[in-house]
Amino acid sequence: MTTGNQALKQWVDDVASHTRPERIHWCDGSAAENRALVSEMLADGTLHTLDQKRWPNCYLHRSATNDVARVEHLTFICTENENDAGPNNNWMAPDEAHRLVDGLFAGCMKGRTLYVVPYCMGPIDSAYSRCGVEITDSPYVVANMRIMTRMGSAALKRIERENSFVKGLHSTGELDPEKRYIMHFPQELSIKSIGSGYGGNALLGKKCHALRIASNQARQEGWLAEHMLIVGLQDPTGRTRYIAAAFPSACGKTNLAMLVPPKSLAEWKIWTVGDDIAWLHPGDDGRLYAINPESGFFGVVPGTGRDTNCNAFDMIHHDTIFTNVGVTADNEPWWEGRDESAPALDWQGRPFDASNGPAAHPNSRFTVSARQNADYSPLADDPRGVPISAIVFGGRRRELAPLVYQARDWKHGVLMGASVASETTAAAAGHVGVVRRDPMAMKPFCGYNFADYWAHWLQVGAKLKNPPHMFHVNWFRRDGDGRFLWPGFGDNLRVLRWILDRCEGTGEATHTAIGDLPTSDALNLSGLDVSQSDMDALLSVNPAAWRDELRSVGEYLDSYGDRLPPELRAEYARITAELS
Ligand code: GTP
Ligand code: SPV
Ligand code: MN
Repeated sequence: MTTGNQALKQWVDDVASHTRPERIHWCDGSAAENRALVSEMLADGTLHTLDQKRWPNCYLHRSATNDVARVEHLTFICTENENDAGPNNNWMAPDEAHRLVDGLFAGCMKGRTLYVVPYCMGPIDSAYSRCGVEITDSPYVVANMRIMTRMGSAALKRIERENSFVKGLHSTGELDPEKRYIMHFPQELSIKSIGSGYGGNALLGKKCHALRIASNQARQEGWLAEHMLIVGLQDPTGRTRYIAAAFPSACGKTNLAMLVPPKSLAEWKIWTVGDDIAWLHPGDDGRLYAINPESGFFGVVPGTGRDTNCNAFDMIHHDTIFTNVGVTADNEPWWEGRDESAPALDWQGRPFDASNGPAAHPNSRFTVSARQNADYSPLADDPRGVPISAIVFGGRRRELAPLVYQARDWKHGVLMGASVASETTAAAAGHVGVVRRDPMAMKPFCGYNFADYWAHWLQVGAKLKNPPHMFHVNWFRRDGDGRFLWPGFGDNLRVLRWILDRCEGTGEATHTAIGDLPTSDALNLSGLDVSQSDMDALLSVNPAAWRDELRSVGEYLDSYGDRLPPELRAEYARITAELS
């Protein structure tokens, strides 16, 4: 297989003559191709087989021990003007970045296969979808891209028809952190990534294309590319409304997107549209419509249990690639939170020893087709997307942020999103548990200056006759002993229900300076074992602590200087005044 598209053919030829692969393979995305790839990976140790009786078509991949998460310090936005990347990004001049990585790519595929991976982000027949081609020398990346994107012949046809695609060049290189870079060239619609085989560093359709490059395209074209789940909530009358929610990495998107209702809300039904990325477009009716550009889930494994999320738990029992989990004596995958059996080997393949840390790496992941989710929305493939009633921002904060509060309008919502702070997680290399600003959960993913991004959000909102209502949630409040105050998971539906009520103008609320909170009896808490004092803590605003928080938000916004949209500054002034 090859292509009649001259630009694509030329690019593949150029890359091949620079990287010197032994062979070139054009991926068609077929089951036969995947079977052949899996056998090769089993033969060379890239994949390990798991008990095929109980875990059919499930495999384990162990990545290099120094290559287990995204690397934000090695991720760059390469624009001519440094200010266009903004203080939120690492920046390098395009010429310098090309020179640096091209040196590392020279001859890097010697003795290896170069795979050409055409893919489509979004339903193949949607006007909102965008295509890309990833060149990679990693068969593990190919197998993951086949699950996570619409990969293969149909995507290639669309690319040939449109004659436009994002170019993503990837090599695992030497897996040396000193020679690892994830470079983005928004003006050229291209990505170059070398030195990592892991997740967001290597599956270029995901964070690199669908967020960092796409956020630039979205800004030019009047839409939004966001780190958001999309979920449909069907109430007992049979009516389904859709919510999009932005939480930072490893802060609960996958779990909320496939939530299992608690017994007292058993007449509700949840439909997953997406668990990580949303592309949002203003529709002709003045509403905002969302598509999920992905077709699979690359989800956090630890914590996935029968009790917390039986939906996800069942979904990953067949046709799943596990990365960096432990293994039981019976050759089953094992992770903290699986609640049955015990680990024999840890994620590095060593005999399990609790003094070495957890058996599964905290950022161990499953890769699984979205179709394996029993609650996958029939509208997930709809080229028009789904209309969004509410946008929810959230963070992981042991203190301060209440369980839920509502913004009074879009402008306030944009400030609420811009002010999100969250404890860092194992999804990125570096310290875990440190609170940092993560506006709209996009700190690692916005491909341009946040000040311009907030201005763009304000512009999109101004165009919407029926904008989504906006909220902030926090499932992660703790007491002094580190115990979570809120049960989370399925019980989060109790909060979503109030959110939907508020979208209809019902649902009781108390006004505070930071936004509207549910009154103590507005949340359905039947069958829930949470003490009154915990509920009081979850639904209160401490003015002194919030004055400190707003001071810190103010300093953060000031770091964007004159580029900060005046409307955001005005909104900030309004809230600060009300709080003082
Ligand atoms: P990325 O894929 O990194 O973008 O993460 P995500 O936002 O999809 O996070 P995910 O749903 O995978 O959750 C991450 C971790 O948080 C897992 O260990 C979950 O078990 C845990 N978690 C999710 N929801 C809740 C919740 O409501 N309460 C508590 N306490 N933990 C949760
Ligand atoms: C995240 O870190 O937000 C993820 C995992 O969803 S990765 O694909 O590695 O970015
Ligand atoms: Mn994510």
